[in-house]
Amino acid sequence: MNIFTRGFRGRKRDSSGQLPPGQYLTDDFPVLSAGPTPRISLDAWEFTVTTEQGESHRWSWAELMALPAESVTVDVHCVTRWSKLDTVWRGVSLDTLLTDIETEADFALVHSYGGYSTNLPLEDLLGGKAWVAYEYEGEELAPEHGAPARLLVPHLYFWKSAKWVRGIDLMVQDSPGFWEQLGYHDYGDPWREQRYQGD
Ligand SMILES: Nc1nc2c(c(=O)[nH]1)N[C@H]1C(S)=C(S)[C@@H](COP(=O)(O)O)O[C@H]1N2
Ligand SMILES: [Mo]
Repeated sequence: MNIFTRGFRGRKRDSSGQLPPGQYLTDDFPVLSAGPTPRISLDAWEFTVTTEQGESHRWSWAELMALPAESVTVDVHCVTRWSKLDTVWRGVSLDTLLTDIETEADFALVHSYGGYSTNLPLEDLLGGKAWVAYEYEGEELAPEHGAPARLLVPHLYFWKSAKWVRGIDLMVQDSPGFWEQLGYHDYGDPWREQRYQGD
């Protein structure tokens, strides 16, 4: 256990240095995918944000690469109970992507290549809490971990961090994604152990 040497680094971990309730530490990087790994060429890749008014904003891979990137070190927590501390990612903040988009929406439904989806409040994508990530530990993302790019929303259970992300629908009303339709929690805060609906 490295709990005592990792120190206290703000809101990413609670002040006792503990893991969220019911989680154990892993040093592996497990692959959790509900289906096969889709392969998306960078030429064909697009990221699309569609507002509740039906207005679409699109970025090609080159356009994503031209945006300012951030490196972040965060803990991730899977609902199957593994947590991984101090993972290092590089990507574009959702604040950057959404900055010029006019919307009254309160909710987001994130879509992946391959058909996966997940929902969350729009405010959980803003305020330096979420990224479209394309590097992990200094290397481009591996296909099974979401290449070419995945959502990274580390303050919620890791199923919200959609791999192979292709876009986000901004919505006035909440609409459940893939796991949420199957009984997983709408919000999924690991510190409140919101694994399933009703938790
Ligand atoms: N597109 C897509 N994204 C996904 C998933 C998935 O099945 N498909 N699984 C989710 C779950 S349950 C977890 S724990 C993480 C796993 O990411 P990893 O395979 O990189 O560890 O991705 C999330 N994002
Ligand atoms: Mo997961």
